[in-house]
Amino acid sequence: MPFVTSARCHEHDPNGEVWVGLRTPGTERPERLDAIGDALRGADAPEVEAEAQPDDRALRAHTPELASYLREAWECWSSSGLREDPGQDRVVPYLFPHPGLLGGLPLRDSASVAANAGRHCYDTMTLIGPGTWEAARAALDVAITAADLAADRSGAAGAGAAYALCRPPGHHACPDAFGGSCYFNNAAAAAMAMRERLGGKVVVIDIDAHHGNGTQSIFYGDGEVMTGSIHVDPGSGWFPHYLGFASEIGSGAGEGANLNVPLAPGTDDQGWLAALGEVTSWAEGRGAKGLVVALGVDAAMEDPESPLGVSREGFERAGAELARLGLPTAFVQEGGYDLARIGDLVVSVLSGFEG
Ligand code: SP5
Ligand code: ZN
Repeated sequence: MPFVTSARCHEHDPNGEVWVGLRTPGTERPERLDAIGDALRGADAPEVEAEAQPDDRALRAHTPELASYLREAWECWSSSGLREDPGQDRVVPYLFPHPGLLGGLPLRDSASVAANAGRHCYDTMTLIGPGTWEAARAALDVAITAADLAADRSGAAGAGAAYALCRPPGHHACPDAFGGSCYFNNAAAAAMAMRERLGGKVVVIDIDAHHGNGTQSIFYGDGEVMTGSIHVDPGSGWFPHYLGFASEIGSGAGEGANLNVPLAPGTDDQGWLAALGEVTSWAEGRGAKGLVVALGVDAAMEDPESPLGVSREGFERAGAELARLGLPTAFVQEGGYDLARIGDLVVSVLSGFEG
């Protein structure tokens, strides 16, 4: 299947992440794109350049406030002098105006650039630098182009499929907030594009090792985009900690349209594939016309960011299981941090899918 790229996705370099107050080396690095791209080229997958999308199509999962904050954050930080004094080369939040602080009073903009950095960012690990906006915006173009390709290639000959090679990842990005190395929600943008093109329900299946809390949040009250996620149990102490529990089933028109399958640390191929089977069976017969796969490969046993134990064969079988739905499918890259293996793992999922 074709894979969609944009050179601009390289431009984001978080240059580390602040965890428990310390700057540690980051794992969501530009080299991830080369590792996956090289493997896809080695497998002779055709490469397609992302098509620039208008803002109203690309940014509709998010508030205008989040979009303008991310567009301007680096420029504001640079002109504030914080790079020189105290010498912080990335946007790092300083204070989070959470509901307990405001006590019911309305949120206002702060005159401090450092304080404003906590207005939309919900953790200290998701840093903003000179190319962050360009790459995050380009990642939306890549994901939407893949969704369009998958929808447009579907017809009498069968269901089309395409893969979006994008970063930064997106599934932790919410309507008005970002974190977890994500800024904008690429898979949500793909799902909205697909719903529009196919004129019907779409299902997002998230196989990243972490719960897709942003995607869940965007579609929580929406019965037209169903969301299913298999991930390490947040109740066992894993990111995003506060979301991803089985009791979260959607609300209002979206009630019953969200499915979380949390997994114990150490879960291997057997348990992980059984959970995926639970999600695909749930999706079946619910009238979806299209599928978006939030494709993180950090559930791999060697990955430094998760305690799950999925093998290369497990990923290949996951691809085959997703193909069973027989739907136009856009794969959107999420996490996966073991540079030596992620290329092979992505190729395994896609070749499993293509049978
Ligand atoms: C897209 C994606 O996979 N995001 C994962 C974000 C989860 N990161 C949680 C990191 C928790 C702290 N890790 C300590 C390592 C310090 N470098
Ligand atoms: Zn992840």
